[in-house]
Amino acid sequence: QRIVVLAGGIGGARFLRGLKAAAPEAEITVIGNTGDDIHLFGLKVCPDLDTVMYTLGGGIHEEQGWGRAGESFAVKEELAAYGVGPEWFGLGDRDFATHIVRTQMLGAGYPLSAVTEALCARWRPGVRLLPMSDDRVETHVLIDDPEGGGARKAVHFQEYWVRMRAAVPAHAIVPVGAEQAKPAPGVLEAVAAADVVLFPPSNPVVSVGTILGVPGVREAVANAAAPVVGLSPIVGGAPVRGMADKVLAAVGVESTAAAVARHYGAGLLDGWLVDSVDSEAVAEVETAGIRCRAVPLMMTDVEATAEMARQALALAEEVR
Ligand code: GDP
Ligand code: FO1
Ligand code: CA
Repeated sequence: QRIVVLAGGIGGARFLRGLKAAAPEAEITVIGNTGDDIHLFGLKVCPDLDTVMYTLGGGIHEEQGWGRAGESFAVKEELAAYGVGPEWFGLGDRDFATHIVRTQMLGAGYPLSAVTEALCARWRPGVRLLPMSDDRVETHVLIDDPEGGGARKAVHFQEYWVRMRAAVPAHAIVPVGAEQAKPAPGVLEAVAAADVVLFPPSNPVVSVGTILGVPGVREAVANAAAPVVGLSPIVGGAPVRGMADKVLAAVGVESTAAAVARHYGAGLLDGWLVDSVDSEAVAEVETAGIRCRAVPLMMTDVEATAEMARQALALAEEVR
């Protein structure tokens, strides 16, 4: 069975761990979001790719959900002593090594997809991890200019998310470079050859939305022979974790499981899972032409997450 998953960081990575347990024989291709990527400390940072790689490869800081377990911050402190920041982005010593390898390989001319494959040769995540594109795409967020004057200003997604903690209103989400980007080698082929396409409970705007925004990807998913099934990251009217409600508001979507399904739309989704607490959303989603079931969607441990994956695969069979 060939399963393709469009994944962001923590939500995507944790779901994938359950999917691997639920479908150990499946050939899983992950199309990873690279819109979060940023150049910092002279290095290319790919948070969502690394979160998937470390989570599935056993190197993740479990409680935090990103970065390495057993991390220290000597390099960052030394850089700070030179006045080199940003101080708000915590790149740890172990993580620095990953970034040095990545940046070195990119500098030597390897595309990000080849670099990701090389990094995964160490971590063995048990899935094929493809960046959505080898081209640079960086999500920016339009906010009110802190200088005032009623002007607006675009800041990098990491600055909005990590430095500002999404605490200021977002007026628009702009994936800079997306229009010119091409899907990475293998991305469209994987979608076309898939038996099932899954949207994990990742951020619908800045994770799955950014991947779908690479020219050709949305069309490939919409036209895929395989059923497309998603799982809601919104439970009981709020994100389970993080600030997805802020970026949903920026694109005019309510933070409910049903509104997210309608945002993807029946042109894309064949099936949608909402959490048991949102069972009243089922009728609304089905009215929109998307088959819907209410099941437990809290990824408390690998077994609970594996059961979510089984439910998603069962729904895919139902709509096939
Ligand atoms: P990020 O890139 O690290 O932000 O991670 P993703 O985009 O892959 O996923 C983020 C989303 O995961 C958030 O909007 C959360 O609401 C969602 N999420 C995290 N844990 C859970 C969970 O246990 N259940 C569900 N349904 N969603 C979750
Ligand atoms: N998130 C934070 O909230 N603070 C950090 O200092 C931070 C550092 C960091 C370093 C490497 C990495 O791969 C991820 C990191 N993240 C950090 C997570 C992160 O960038 C965001 O949560 C995601 O981009 C949103 O998906
Ligand atoms: Ca992300």
